[in-house]
Amino acid sequence: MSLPWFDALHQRACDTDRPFVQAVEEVFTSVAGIADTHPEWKQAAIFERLLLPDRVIEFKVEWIDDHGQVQVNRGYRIQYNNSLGPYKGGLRFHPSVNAGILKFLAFEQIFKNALTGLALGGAKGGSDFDPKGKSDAEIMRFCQAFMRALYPYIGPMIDVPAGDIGVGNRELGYLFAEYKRLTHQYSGVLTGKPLLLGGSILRPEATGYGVVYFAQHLLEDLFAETLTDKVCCVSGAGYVALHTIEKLQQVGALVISCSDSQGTLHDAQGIDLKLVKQLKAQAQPLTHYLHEHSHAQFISSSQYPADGHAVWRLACDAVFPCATQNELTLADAQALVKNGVRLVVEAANMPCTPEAIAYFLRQAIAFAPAKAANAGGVAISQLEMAQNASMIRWTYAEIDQRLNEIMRHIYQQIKATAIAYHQPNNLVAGANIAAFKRVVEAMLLEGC
Ligand code: NDP
Ligand code: 2IT
Repeated sequence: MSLPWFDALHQRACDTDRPFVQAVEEVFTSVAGIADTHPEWKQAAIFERLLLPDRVIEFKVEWIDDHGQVQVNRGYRIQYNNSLGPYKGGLRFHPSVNAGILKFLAFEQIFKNALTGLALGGAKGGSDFDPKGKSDAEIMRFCQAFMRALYPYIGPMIDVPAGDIGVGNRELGYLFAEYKRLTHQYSGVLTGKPLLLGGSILRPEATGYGVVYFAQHLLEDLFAETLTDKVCCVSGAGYVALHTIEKLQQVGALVISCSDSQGTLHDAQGIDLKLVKQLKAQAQPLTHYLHEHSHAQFISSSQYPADGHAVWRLACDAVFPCATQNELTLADAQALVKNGVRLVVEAANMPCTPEAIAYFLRQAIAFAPAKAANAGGVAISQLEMAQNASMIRWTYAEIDQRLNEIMRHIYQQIKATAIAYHQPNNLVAGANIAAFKRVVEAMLLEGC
């Protein structure tokens, strides 16, 4: 791309900024072709302004482990853009977290949130804290210390964090309670909270269920087909993966895989979800699955092909990457296409490399980009904010129906945009253009 700031972005980028550059490049490449028809974007320096977050908050988290030893971690909150609503986005606790990873996630979140049609800005935060192997008391003390550093910067109408990798119901309960102690406010300052602390029905399931609803709308529209009897591969074994599998099984698909950082579980007869949930809840390894299902296979990550992941080398109709960024490479994409895949639905954030996406699009594989397909989680977060603000609780049926409608709306919106901009089969372009235009329209209304 020949826009002047683009080279500068590449030159400035250090290694930790690579995922951020990748995310920016995808969005800006999609809209570069229409920039000439919008001279007001240049006048308002839209691209340059979107290259920088509104603010990056970095803080120290000091906490005491079970041996009385003081531990120190880095904490962050990146408030990227609040033109469409309060800053909104999850918190990730994982040793790989740094400002570059969170900047990419916050940037993606702006556009994902825009696609929901709800009043949500974009943010992300987290810490390099590793929850693995920590006791419940250690997790609690870490969450309390994290919130002590973060609380001055957030609020129900300012910035509303939620979960992401390593942050679920339990962590959000501890974070919420500490915010309440510090501020004396019982408010909707976080979403994904436990139900009894003001959480919404269906929030834990929302991302995974939304992913499947999105896939259903796409399949029905493009091929007049359903997911029933489709053979599906899923990666990951966390919140998003397990609820994606759950909904896929409910609609009659055959899910033959899941995975974690240790390896891939392959069960050609269909993943026993109850057992996987049980193993994960008890922090048992996925290899224990074979104790009950000896016909299944576990491929350790040390045996993965050098250019990709074992989970993407299985023959299937559809894949749902649900673990982490860049987990599906070009070689994986080539293997999937060779094995007959027809549908790729991104459930994690930015799980496919740019080369893999380009290959899928060239091969005319139906490809659902993350910022559209996984927006169900943040959409139900917004419904949690609305329920907290009004002190009213909606039923399972009401929320499930809204989730399905939001996913249908997102699909129709990005499909219509792809067609309007003469790339009818490119939902990546459709999502990026539709989201970008909405965010920029709000920025222009705000002036500078
Ligand atoms: P969880 O922490 O619940 O699960 C993450 C899963 O991915 C685990 O199985 C984990 O394995 C695996 N994983 C994480 N990092 C790696 C890695 N570097 N290599 C291999 N496997 C890895 O997180 P979520 O399910 O919440 O999030 C999964 C993805 O979905 C992320 O990309 C997240 O940003 C995205 N997402 C999450 C939403 C939410 O509301 N939670 C909403 C929208 C998107 P192990 O346990 O062994 O580390
Ligand atoms: O990536 C995401 O959309 C999330 N982690 C959820 C964000 C939210 O605020 O619910």
